[in-house]
This record gives sequence, structure tokens and C-alpha cells, in this order.
Amino acid sequence: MPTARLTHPIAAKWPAQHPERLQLYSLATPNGVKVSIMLEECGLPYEAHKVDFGSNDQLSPAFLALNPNNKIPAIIDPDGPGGAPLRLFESGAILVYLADKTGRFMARDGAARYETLQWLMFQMSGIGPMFGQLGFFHKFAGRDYEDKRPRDRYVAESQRLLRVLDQQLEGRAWIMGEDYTIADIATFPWVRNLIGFYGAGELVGFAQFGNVRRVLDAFVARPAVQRGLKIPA
Ligand SMILES: N[C@@H](CCC(=O)N[C@@H](CS)C(=O)NCC(=O)O)C(=O)O
Repeated sequence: MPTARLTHPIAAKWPAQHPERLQLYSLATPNGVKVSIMLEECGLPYEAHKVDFGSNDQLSPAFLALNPNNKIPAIIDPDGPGGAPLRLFESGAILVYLADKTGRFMARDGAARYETLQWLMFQMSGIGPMFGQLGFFHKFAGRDYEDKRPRDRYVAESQRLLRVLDQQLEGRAWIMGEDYTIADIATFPWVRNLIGFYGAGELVGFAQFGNVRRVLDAFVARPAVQRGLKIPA
């Protein structure tokens, strides 16, 4: 049985109203919403806490006690493996954990499981970091740099990744085919962010990636995605 009280130091800064529920510490960024979307898709009861970058919450001792890497998202599941509490950071690891816990959005075994993990890693190691760097050089402080070579390097790499994704989506409803998986939940918040918040659609020539556009639209149309994109408020 899960403990009724949350004893982790993070509870001093973000008190749990429902300590028996899974606790999410996050912000509605592309990495953060991967987990809120997954939780909404699975229908698991959870409580979301906002980690405010404006006041450097991610650097507070309470948050660092949960994630020494000072990044959102992170979770505490009071009902983890064997009924013991589980603390986890890294959005990819959290998605795999939630898929295993609920038996949803990733095959339990066989080739499809490893192929889903392959595309999840493709997002975690490629799309996330490269689009993130492009955001820095196009939208944030890096846009003032006169030398455009760093920006152009990340534009080229983002285009290459979009081309790979576009090819995979040819003739498929989702990355894995008919099945919507954690690979989609990891990937499409980043694509949405690239052309939305970062305003880099024209820069990467997004119009040429018709399959990515089609699947992005299908992703954003899902009610659970709509809800997850706004959590934490
Ligand atoms: N690989 C990590 C990356 C997480 C990440 O970069 N989170 C950003 C927001 S999208 C963050 O917390 N930044 C705060 C900081 O760097 O201080 C994951 O996927 O969980």
C-alpha cells in the first residue's frame, strides 16, 4: 500500500494535497508536457506542482533533492514497483515507467517494444537537444550573435531530423504505424514548439515536411494532449 504521507524534502516546498497520488513537478515546456500528456492519456490520478523558472525553483534545495540535474519534469509515485515510492527524473525514463505501469502506449514485448524505444531515444538524443539549440540561437540570447554559423548548424541538423521523421511517417498514422505510443508523446510537443513558440517554421522550411504536419495536427487534436499542454497551469 502507498504511504499516506509524502516524506520527501520536496513536500516542504510543494505540499501534496493528495499524497496517495502520483506527484508531478513540472512546467508546461516541451519536456514537461510529455509527462502531463501521458498522465492525461492514461487517466492516472496525479497532482501537478509548478516549478517556476522565473524564481529559479529548479535550483532550490527541495527540487535538487529530487533531481540533482535541476531540470523538469520529475515525479514521485507513492505506489511504485513493489508498492514502494519511486522518484524519477528524465522525461524519457518517466514515459517508459508510466507505459510499463499502465500497460499503455508501448508494446510489452517483442520488436515493437524496442522500436518504440528506438524512436523515443531518437527524440531524446536528437530532436530535443537540436531543436532546443536552434531555439537558443533563433529566439533567445543567441539570436543577437552576428556570426550565424552556430544557428545554421542547428537549422541544418533540425532539417535533417525532420526529414528522417517525415520518411518514417510516410503511409503511417503515427511513428509506430497504427499504434499511438510514447514515441509520439515525446516527439510532437517538440515539433509544435519549434514552429510555434520558437517561430522557426520558415527557417527550417517546415512546409516540405507534409507527413510531420499531418501527424502533428492529429496529435494536437487529441483531447488528452489539449489538456496536458496546459499542465501545470
Ligand atoms: N533530458 C531532460 C531535459 C529536461 C530539460 O531540459 N528541462 C528544461 C525545461 S524543457 C529545464 O528544466 N530547464 C531548467 C534549467 O535548465 O535550469 C528530460 O528530457 O527530462
